[in-house]
Order: sequence, then structure tokens, then C-alpha cells
Amino acid sequence: MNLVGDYLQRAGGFAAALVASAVLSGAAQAQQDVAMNPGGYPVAPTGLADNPLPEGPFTYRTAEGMDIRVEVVARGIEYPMALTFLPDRSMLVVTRKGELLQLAPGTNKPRVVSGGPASVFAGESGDAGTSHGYMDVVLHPDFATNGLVYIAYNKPDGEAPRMAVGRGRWTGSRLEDFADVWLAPSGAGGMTRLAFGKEGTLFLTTSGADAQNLGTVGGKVLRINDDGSIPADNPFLRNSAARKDVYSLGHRGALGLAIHPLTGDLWESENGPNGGDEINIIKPGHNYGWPFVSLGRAYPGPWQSGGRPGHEVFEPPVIYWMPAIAVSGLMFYTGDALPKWKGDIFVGALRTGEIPGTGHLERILVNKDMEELRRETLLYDLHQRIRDVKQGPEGYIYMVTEQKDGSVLRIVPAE
Ligand SMILES: [Ca+2]
Repeated sequence: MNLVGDYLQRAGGFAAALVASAVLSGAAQAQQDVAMNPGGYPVAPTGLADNPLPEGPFTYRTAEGMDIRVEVVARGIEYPMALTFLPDRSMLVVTRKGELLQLAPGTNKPRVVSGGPASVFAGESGDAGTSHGYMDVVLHPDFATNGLVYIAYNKPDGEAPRMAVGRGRWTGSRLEDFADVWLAPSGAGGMTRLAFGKEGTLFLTTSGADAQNLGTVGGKVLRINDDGSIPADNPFLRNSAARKDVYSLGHRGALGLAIHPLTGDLWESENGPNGGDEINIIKPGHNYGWPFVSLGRAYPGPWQSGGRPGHEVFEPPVIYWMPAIAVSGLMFYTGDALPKWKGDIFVGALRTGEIPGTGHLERILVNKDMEELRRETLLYDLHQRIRDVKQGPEGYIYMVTEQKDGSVLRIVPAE
């Protein structure tokens, strides 16, 4: 028996066969040279990018034995970022271009709502120096009586963006009296998501490279009252070096924020670089570790944590991804329309494994201790950047796809 045959017999398996075939052919090949951007991260391959969304609807079998149908509710919306529902069951959508749209139930053509703030829209999502106009929209918990709609956006500061949160009163057809309740310092543009806590305070996320500095705004979860004032029990009030709105620190690029419907805890999704995307349960005053620790790799390849991909003394994530899926909107499903998914966690994904055109939806099943049991990839073959996911009033699951030819999709039971 020759050496290669002996090796194959002992090791067996596909990997061994691959090694052996390379040895036999004498064609062992060095790794390919990968084109790099000036910032030191690989140029993204475009072979799957720009797949147009077919007309639909699309029917799928799913893992829990529940067949679903995905419907295209509306299309031709440029770069939608977030959605929410009004009590009349119409939908509000905000876009990267800085538009507030309303989509009436049963219709597929949204109308532009006036009264929102001016914003800065520039560049392509994910590129350095890009700015999103509007990023999130939520209703005040007492919307039925006060009509207040909150928008997270990048406010013009000269030409530069500056993270801001403001609110206006819904008249039934437009916003009036829009005014900021929170404004980042000059020079601090970025990505912001919003969620009202059970006690009525407003949480917001901020992106930025200064996640470990309590005195600056970036890389934090912040907490304010509905009028922008500081809650009396915020965790760093007695730290003279800290901003008084800081609630937690050590975050990188949080694109999802939601309150768990049973526990009332604040959950957050955030992006690692090439891997290390996280879902965290946010506790007041805790440090989530970025940029010191991460379960992922830096874009050029090395582990982010210098060879030790752990979380050491920092608060670890409850769910993580390696490689990255560019985890985005975050939702807990509580409806009856899709009964086998009740209690499950859903996240949007913008792209998988650093390959454009691979966005999708993920479903995660956890046990009563919030420990992961199963994870299912959904809608991958649609090739859409799923930026937000929300439960609709009928218990269907709605999504917006952040594309030039963006859309509103929904999941309903298959007949
Ligand atoms: Ca972390």
C-alpha cells in the first residue's frame, strides 16, 4: 500500500480525499490573493449582488412543519430602514433618503408624509462615510392619547451628519410641531435605533469608535425620558466623567433594539466586523466589551481579540454569529397566525459571510433560560437586505428590504 492510500484508509472522509487529490496531482495551490480596499478590508465579491426581487408570492416549507407564504406588500421604495404600525393598521416606513411614508392597509402604494425633519443621506450602506437619513420610527406608548411619533435620523450640521432623535404629533395625515428631544455632539453621525421600555423611558443606540469612553456618545445604549430629560435612576449619574444618558457601553454598530414581551428586558442586536455579530440583553451600567473582545474576526482576518476570541470580564452575548450576517432588526414573535413560531426571536440579516446579495431572515428558538436551541435561515433565496422585522396587527411578520428597489414583505400562513 502506498503512503497516500494508507493515509486515506486511516483518516477516511472527504477532507482527506481533497488533501490526497492535491498531493497526487502535485497541484497544491497557495491561497489566492484577495483584493483589498484602502482601509485593509477585502473588496466584496459581486456575483450574487443586485438580484431583483421576483414578483411573488413565494411558498416555503419550514423546519417546524409550518408552511408559509411570503407576499410582496409594496415595492419600489428606495432604501426603507424601519417600519411600525399605527392603531388604524396602516404602516409607517422611514427611508435612508429621509422620508416618512404611510402605507394604508390593503394598498401597495405608500404616500409621503410631511412634517418630518431635514436629514443627511449620503453614500452606500456599509461603506465608510455613509449617512442614513431616517433610521427608525416608533410610537409613544401613549400614542392613542398624545399622538407622538419619534424618528431617529441624521441631522444636517453644515454638510455633516449628527445623530438625532425627535418627535412630532400625528394629525391623521402628517406630523406637526416636530422637535428634537436628543442630539449628538457635532461630528457624531451614525446609526441609531429606538425602543420604549416598559416603564416609559426611551432607549437609543449609537454607533461610533469610542465605545469604552463614558464621556462620549458613540458605541452606547442611551436612556432618556420621553421629553429628552435624564431619568433619575440612570446608572452613571454619580460618575462625573460620564454622560448622564449612558445606560450601557462597549457596543459596535447596534442595528436592532426590542423589549422582550414577557421579561420586559431590553434586547439589542449589534454587528461585529467579519464575525462576532451579537444579540445582548442590556443591563444598566454593564460593559459589553467592544473593541477589547469579540467572538469574531477583524476584516483582514485575525481574531478581533488578538487570538483569544472570548469575552473575559465583559458581558457576553446571548446569541452570536461567526461569520457575520450583518444582524439588523430584532423582533419577538407573540402572535397566533404563525403558531409554531410563538416566542421565537427573529432578526433581519443584510449579508452573510461578507458576500453581498445574501441577506435573509433568521429565526432563533431559545429555552426558558434564553439559551439557544435551534436556528433557522429563511428567505435566503430572495437575496434581499432585510433591515427591519416587525409583527403586524394580524400576527403576520412584516419586513422591509433596504435596497434601491426596496420592498415591504410579509409572512402569512400558507393555505
Ligand atoms: Ca460584546
